[in-house]
Amino acid sequence: VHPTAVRRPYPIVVQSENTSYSDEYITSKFTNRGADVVTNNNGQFLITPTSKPYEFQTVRKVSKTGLMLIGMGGNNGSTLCATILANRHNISWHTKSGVQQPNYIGSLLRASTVRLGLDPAGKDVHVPVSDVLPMVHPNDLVLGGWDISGLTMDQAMTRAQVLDYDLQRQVAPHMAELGKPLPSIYYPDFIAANQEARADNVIPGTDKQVHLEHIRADIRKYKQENGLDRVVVFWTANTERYSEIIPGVNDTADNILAAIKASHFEVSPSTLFAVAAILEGEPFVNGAPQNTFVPGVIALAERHQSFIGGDDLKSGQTKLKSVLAEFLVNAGIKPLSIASYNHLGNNDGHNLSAEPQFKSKEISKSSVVDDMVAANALLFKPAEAGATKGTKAAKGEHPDHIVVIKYVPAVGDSKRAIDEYYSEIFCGGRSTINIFNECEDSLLATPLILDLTILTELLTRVKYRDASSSTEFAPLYPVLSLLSYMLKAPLVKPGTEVINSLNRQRNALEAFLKACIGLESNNDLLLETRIW
Ligand code: NAI
Ligand code: DG6
Repeated sequence: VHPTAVRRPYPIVVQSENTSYSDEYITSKFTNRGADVVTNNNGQFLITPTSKPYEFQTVRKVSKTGLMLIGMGGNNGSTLCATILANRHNISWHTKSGVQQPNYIGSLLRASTVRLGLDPAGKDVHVPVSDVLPMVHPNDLVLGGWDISGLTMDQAMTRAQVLDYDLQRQVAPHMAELGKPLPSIYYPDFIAANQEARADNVIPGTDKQVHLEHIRADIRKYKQENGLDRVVVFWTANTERYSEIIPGVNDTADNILAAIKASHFEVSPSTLFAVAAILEGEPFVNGAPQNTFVPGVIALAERHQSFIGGDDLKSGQTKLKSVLAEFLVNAGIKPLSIASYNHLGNNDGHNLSAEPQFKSKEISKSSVVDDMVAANALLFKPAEAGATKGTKAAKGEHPDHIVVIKYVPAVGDSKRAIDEYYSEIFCGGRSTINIFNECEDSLLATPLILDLTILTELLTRVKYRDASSSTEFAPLYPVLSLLSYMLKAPLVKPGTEVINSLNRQRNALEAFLKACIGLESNNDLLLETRIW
């Protein structure tokens, strides 16, 4: 068994007054430290360090978790099911370069590590991230879901043309046992017209309230039939066009529910699925870029304290961009333009070849450098208060940034991504960095779907309280921004800042997991190595 797929008993004991263990919970004390900054009339920053004590309580028993994929029969959906089954049944297969074992490479949780501290010899000790708190093992996820295409899962895997033939051949009988995805909601206006031929497995009718009830019943039935504690509902279906935000229709919780009752045109299938999950009290994650989470859906999630996360898996080009742009800006180098092209030949690429669906993807791929640019006023002139709306001065300085996606059927799932970073360096010099990346898109996306699902389940088991008062433990805020590392356009609590930097996203996640066991976050100061 590959090390990333190894099942380990929970291996961590923190010996500290900040951490306590019972059969049911891990409870930790944590001080949230920060600083409040105000600027006085002389332009000086007046900084007040802050600290606030909290307690975290994590249920130790992992939930028996179902993963219901919307778009189960697509490239991501079928690849995810087949690779979990390959891991679960320990199927190895022959490739032209030898025997390949299944693994979970690409999963932050299962294939990357965190530093715990130093051993007696002064050496760093690392453990897999999945060891920090009890988490669901991916092999244990109960797989199911919906697709507008009625191919059985073994046929869907064949259609996807992602996995090696010898793996497909061996895993096919297990995939066949998953049968055919449940029929789904199909509103042709939301995805590209070129998808119509695929839609042979749809819930009949046009009444959106009936569709909502249908999906809710599917979730309940699935949960009950499989004896599940938790179902994560995950959109990995085609990218939809953006829904228009219409006051009185999708702007509040009550309005979105009324709009569904009235079968309003602007309620998309993905929004219906999100509402169904919220009303069932099950988490919903959006792996695609469209604005499923219209304001009314976020308000509904708040009302029901039901967890949501999104948007759009950050798998390749954008992930690298959220590292490289930050590297340049933090190195004091000024990116003048970022030009990103990609071409791919899978069904996702086909759907994105239609303008409204491309638009959704363009938006999520384009926002990724905004916070890094905004953090460095030495390089990028900030927006001028009072400047005429729509002018450069009002928007603030920003690198030119373009995103192009082309559908090239011949390359199939093997996406090509080409990026040029053109920057200003010392005293008027110029630097051009070119990147060419080629890889199977679905093999990048699948581990992210696993990480998002497993983290989401974990976050439903964590509660917190303000330790300075005697309040009860409460669940986290419903928008799970801790999932940001895996997402191109992270959904955050309204009114709070979006963090795109991959490093900051990972640090936040690591700090949170450690806080839940009473450990301080990474301290790269390593003072002991710098003093006598
Ligand atoms: P795909 O086109 O192979 O699969 C999508 C599946 O969704 C299809 O089987 C289709 O029949 C189904 N579908 C469409 N509308 C549906 C509905 N209303 N209900 C149920 N099923 C429906 O696409 P792929 O490659 O699996 O990607 C899935 C999504 O993930 C796309 O939106 C894509 O943009 C997004 N994504 C993919 C990434 C990757 O690296 N592969 C990364 C980031 C996002
Ligand atoms: C082409 O851009 C197709 C898309 O679905 C991407 O493959 C996907 O959004 C991943 O994007 P990125 O930028 O993270 O590689």
